[in-house]
Amino acid sequence: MTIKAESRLIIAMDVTDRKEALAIAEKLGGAVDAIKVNYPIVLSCGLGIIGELKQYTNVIADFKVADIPNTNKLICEETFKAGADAIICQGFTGKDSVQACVDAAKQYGKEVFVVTEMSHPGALDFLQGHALELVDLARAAGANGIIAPATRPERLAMIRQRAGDMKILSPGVGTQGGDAASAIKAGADFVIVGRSIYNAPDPYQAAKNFIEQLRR
Ligand code: 3DU
Repeated sequence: MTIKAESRLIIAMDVTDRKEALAIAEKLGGAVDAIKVNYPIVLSCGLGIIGELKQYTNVIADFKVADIPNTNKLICEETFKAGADAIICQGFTGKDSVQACVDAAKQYGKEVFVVTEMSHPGALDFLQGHALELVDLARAAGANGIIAPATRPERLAMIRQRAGDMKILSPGVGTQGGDAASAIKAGADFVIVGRSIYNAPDPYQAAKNFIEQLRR
């Protein structure tokens, strides 16, 4: 199953309390296209949290898989068996490692997104200089899409040009300084928002505000 762009909003569920995560998912799951889990929630709640969140919407496992092909394959298989609809891997490990993720995803009917340029300042140290090559690598490996920064809309636009019809998921909106509408205008299909939703006094209202911005 592929994750469709409807609200265009993906929640980064980086809370570490299971009850809090499930309460947010119950309230917001119907309004967002996916919930993204990362190590903080899986390390605190266990891999089973993926299946629990899946009752409410699609789940993307942001494990930034970055190992040799065989290990990548094993990580992807366990993640898909746990119910994730998609997994995020790093591209800097090279084509064979990304290919292992794509092959595993195809076997399970799931999706793979490859990190290109990250959204934080440290991405300028190494990743930015190779971002377009990482886009090419993702495409050559048959990945479904890529991750590109909402914090640098001009870079996002450049990456969109290179990415063709691959989906772009864009983190860095809100707390990191990126703007949701600008990211979509620059070519993102989805924006990923964490702290600006789950740390808001009213997460439901905060998510609604993002969805409203994205609709315009
Ligand atoms: O900054 P936020 O709280 O909105 O969270 C962003 C999420 O997206 C978080 O899980 C982080 O690990 C992930 N992410 C980035 O922020 C930037 C990237 O380039 C890739 C993933």
